[in-house]
Amino acid sequence: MSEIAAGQAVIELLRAEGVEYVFGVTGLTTNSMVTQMYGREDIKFIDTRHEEGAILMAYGYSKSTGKPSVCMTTSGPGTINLAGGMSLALKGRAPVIAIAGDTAMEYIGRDGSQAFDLVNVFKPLTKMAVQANKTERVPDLIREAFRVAMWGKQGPVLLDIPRDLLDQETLSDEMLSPDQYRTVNARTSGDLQAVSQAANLLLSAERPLLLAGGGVVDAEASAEAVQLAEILDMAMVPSYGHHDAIPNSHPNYIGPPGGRGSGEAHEAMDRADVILALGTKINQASSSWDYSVINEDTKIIQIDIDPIEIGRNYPVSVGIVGDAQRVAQQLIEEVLKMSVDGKTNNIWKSEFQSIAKKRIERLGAEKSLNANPMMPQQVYPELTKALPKGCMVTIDAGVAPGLSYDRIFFEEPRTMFNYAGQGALGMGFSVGLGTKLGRPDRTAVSLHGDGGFLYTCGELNTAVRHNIPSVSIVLNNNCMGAEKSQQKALHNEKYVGVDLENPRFDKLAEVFGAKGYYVEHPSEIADVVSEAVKNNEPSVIEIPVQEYFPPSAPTPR
Ligand SMILES: Cc1ncc(C[n+]2csc(CCOP(=O)(O)OP(=O)(O)O)c2C)c(N)n1
Ligand SMILES: [Mg+2]
Repeated sequence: MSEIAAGQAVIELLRAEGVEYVFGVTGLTTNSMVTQMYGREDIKFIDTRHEEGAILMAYGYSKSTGKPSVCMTTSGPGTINLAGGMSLALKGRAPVIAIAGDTAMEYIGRDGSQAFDLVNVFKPLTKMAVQANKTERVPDLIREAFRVAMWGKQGPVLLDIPRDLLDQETLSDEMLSPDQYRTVNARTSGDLQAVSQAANLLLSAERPLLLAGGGVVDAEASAEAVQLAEILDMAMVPSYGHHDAIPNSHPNYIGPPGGRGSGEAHEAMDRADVILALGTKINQASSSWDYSVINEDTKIIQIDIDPIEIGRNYPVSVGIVGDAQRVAQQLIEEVLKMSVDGKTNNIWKSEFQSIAKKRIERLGAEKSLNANPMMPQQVYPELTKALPKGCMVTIDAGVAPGLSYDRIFFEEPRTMFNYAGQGALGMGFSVGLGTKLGRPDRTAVSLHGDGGFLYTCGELNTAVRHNIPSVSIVLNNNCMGAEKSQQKALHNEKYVGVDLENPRFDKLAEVFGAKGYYVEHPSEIADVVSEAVKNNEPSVIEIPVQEYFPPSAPTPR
């Protein structure tokens, strides 16, 4: 490449990675990069109304596509505003690359205007945070940012570029393609001896259970996971928050674990004599990291891409480091080599299917609820009628949206998005927009409480300006329900900071130029959601619901 403006070189380096959107808010320090997207169709700047909206959209984009995403923000506070979303990208293993314009080198280290030590602010929230110190190093550092973000367990990276490295500077670069500087589609195989031990253990099991984690989604291993479950008559449970790892309508599927999940999944996990934990660290919410859900006698085979996770929270009988798809394939081959027909476990199969049936009956009984305002559980059977195939659902924190964990059925990977163990209320709206940008061919729905929706709903403006048609549903119980339930149960109903007064959310949407709907009766929900999906415009549906604080799903012990 001949010498071009350094800011343009940054944009071309992003294009080499296939980046189609850059999310951010402009600033003095990034203008030499941002303006290079002027008039371009192949790469667009999605200017948000707050940097948090930018990184949450980037997160949604990465999680819905499996591709890296990019934010571009200005020095000091502009980039510090990314911190919340960055922590989500770290916990949720999303390859989000933040390019931060910084003050010029000569103002760094002497309390310059808008100057902060961004590298150290972001070190604990990223896989790598680094500052460029020379114009010529910028191309290599951009490649390093993608390499680190995409390698192994994926995660966010911060690249800080002091503005004087780019302003009025030029660069030439050989413009490598990603496969020349990082592994593309790396599939790490498991150790053969460990695979063989695992296959033996699975074949000797009487009550095997597959616990399918986020690694199954990331490695696109759902088909292999299901095949393994079928040839071994394994019960299937997703790890908490990764319900889209396996098809929820499959006859071996039990339900999701966790406090907001199903007691039936816990019962099956307790009964299992061998758990195949595929692509999962066995997150805290799935099992509490004690023996209340997983039986102390249960043998665990754990497969994860990240060696640090093996045996971290439970002793394992076999630990395998590797890609979930690749190791699942190895296991299938090995099992079938040892036993041509796999293993039939008829007694267990009928036991776990009757456990699964109890869940369906329990949820079915909710259909007789009839309250005004409606109970939040009444929303879900109606909502699910209207969700098109392959619909992406982003679930915000909060008790009413959280009821969806046990009540929405996911059939395809990359259709469920949540706060991923990071736990931030308010992530849902912007993440939902990002999923829609990532997969415009699919419907994107986000579920919120009234508390969570107001966090980043200023991005309704971004949705309208950039025509991002997501459907947001606000379950309004006029309170911070999840916390009110705690104050009720544990603090003698001394309610502080939990009762809310809200605007009408449908009207708020209309003020922004989006579509607003207000639904008071369950029988209207499916039609209104279908209409909103069909209209293909940013829309907000407010549903007033009762305060309802469900108990945690029961555990066997
Ligand atoms: C960033 C952040 N702040 C605070 C909390 C604590 N918190 C969790 S849920 C919740 C209330 C949610 O209220 P709402 O969105 O209305 O949903 P509801 O529980 O009422 O259904 C709060 C304050 C959090 N998880 N994250
Ligand atoms: Mg609420």
